[in-house]
Order: sequence, then structure tokens, then C-alpha cells
Amino acid sequence: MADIFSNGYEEGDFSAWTAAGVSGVGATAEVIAGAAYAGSYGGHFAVTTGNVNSRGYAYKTFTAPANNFVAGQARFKAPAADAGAQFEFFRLNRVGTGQILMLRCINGTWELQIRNKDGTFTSQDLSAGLALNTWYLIEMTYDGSGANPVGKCYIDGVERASITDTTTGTLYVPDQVETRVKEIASGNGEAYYDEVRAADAYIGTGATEASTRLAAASTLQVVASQRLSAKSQLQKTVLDRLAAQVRLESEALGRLAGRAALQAIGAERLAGRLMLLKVAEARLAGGVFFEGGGEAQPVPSLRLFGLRLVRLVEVGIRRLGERQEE
Ligand SMILES: [Ca+2]
Repeated sequence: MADIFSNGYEEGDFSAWTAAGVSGVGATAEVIAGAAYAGSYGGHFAVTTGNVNSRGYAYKTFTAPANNFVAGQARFKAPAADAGAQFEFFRLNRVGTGQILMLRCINGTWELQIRNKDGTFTSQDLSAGLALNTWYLIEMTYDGSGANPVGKCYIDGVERASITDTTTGTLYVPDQVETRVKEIASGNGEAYYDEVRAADAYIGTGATEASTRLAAASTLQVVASQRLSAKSQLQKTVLDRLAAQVRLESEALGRLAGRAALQAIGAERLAGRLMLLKVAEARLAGGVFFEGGGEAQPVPSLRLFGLRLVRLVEVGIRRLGERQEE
């Protein structure tokens, strides 16, 4: 399925259309915000009562598809003013010939009308009517690929009418889509249109090309953001590894510091032992101990030994003296 034409009146005017305007008396054709189904604008068409054959319209002409299949689709809303009116609405036309398929309303009955190859017209009521003041997705398809052309009307993706043209004559494949209101007999006729499309196959309720593009763009953004997320995950992993490495190095440093502290204690013990060895050496060498290059000092224990010895000698002398006096 390929779109031939797609327009939601978002230009704010009919500049995307081949032609637009009014014919007769009491007719309106305008692009207004109040007619928007989507976006900011929609097409609004109206004819006041009593102006038979007056119309407001906008049509887009294109090259008829080579497969002889044309679909026309639009968001469509008929306001309460249409009750009891007889009006023409959505159409697929053949330039130079006129209407090929048309949605119209006769006193509240909605019908599809087809132009047969022999130039006669056949109508068929839709199997379900359209409520007023309600947006519908309307679609008409003309399939001229077989011996007998078939015209169909779908409402919200459900087939509501199907007419097969069994006449003989000239095949006219539509090459124009038209949003319009034309008074057939009486009443106030009015319609809102938006998101009008023409395609070379049944369009259905799927997304418009524009929304498909938006969806594709958003998918790309999702992919991009997933890649960013994956990249940031990798960066996080690298950062985690760096943090783990720093932690390991910090622990190793702590162990080194502990070892250094132990070595310091060991060095102190060694120094103390060395001191004891020096004292012992000094005792052996004659009772003096040199510390830090200072004066020779008697080793305290030797001095005490000496003092005791002196005292013993004194005591011995005194006892000898006392014995001689006896
Ligand atoms: Ca719109």
C-alpha cells in the first residue's frame, strides 16, 4: 500500500489541495481549528438549507494508480445540523467524468453510491448508520482491477457496503479525492474532515504514513537511547573495575603500612637488645659503659657490687678491730 495523497489541513489553509472553495449560495469551505481531529486544523464544509446544489469543497487530483485500485479515507464528523438533511459528502471522482464513489446521507440514512461503467448509478445503504457529532474513520475503495469493478465503504475498518458494477462500458478509475458538502434537497448540511488520504490499496485503521514515520523515528530514538544506556553500563562497569582496583591497592598499602609498623617495632626491639648487649659487653670489659659518646659511667650493677664489697671490707675491718681489743 502506498499513499498517493495525505493531508490533515495542518497548513492552516487549502494550499495542499488542487482546488477548494464554494459554489452557489450559503456555502462554506474553510480550514479551522474547530474541525481538527488531530493536530491543529481540520476542514469544515457547510451549506445552509434551501440552497439546492450549493456546495463547499476541497479536492486533490492525482494520477490514477496503474493497478486500477483507489482508496480514499478521512476522519469524518457530521454535526447535529445534518439531521433530516439530504447531502453529499466524501467522494472519489474521475476528472472529466465526475463522481465514481460517494458517501451521502438521505434523511438520516447513510449510503454508498457508485457510478457504473455504463454511466448509471447504484446506491446501497450502509449496514450501520453514522451517529451525528461523532468522529468516524470513513474509507471508500474502488477496485477496477477485475472485469466487474467493486466499490466498498468501510467505517472504522468494518465493511459497511459493497457494490459490484456488472454493466459494460468504460472503466473510469478515480483520480481525485474530494471532501465536500453539497445540498441534494433540503436541510442544513455540515461536515468536518481531517487526515484525508488516498492510496493504491485498502488503507484500513493502521497508522498514517506520517505517524508511521514518527513511530520509526521514535524506534530509532529508543535504539539510540538503548545504545547510550549500554555504553553508560559499560562505563559503569569500567568505573566499578577501577574502584575495585583502587580498593585492592588501598588494602595493599594498608598491609605495607602494617608491615612497616611491625618492622619499626622489630627495629626498636633490636635497638633494645643491642643496648643490652652493649651493657653486657661493658660489664665484661671492666664495669664501664659508654653511651652516646658521653663520659665513661660505671655500670650501675657493678657500682652496687663495688659498694657492697667496700661495705663488707669495712665490716670485716671493724670486726678485726673489735677482736684485737678483746
Ligand atoms: Ca488536522
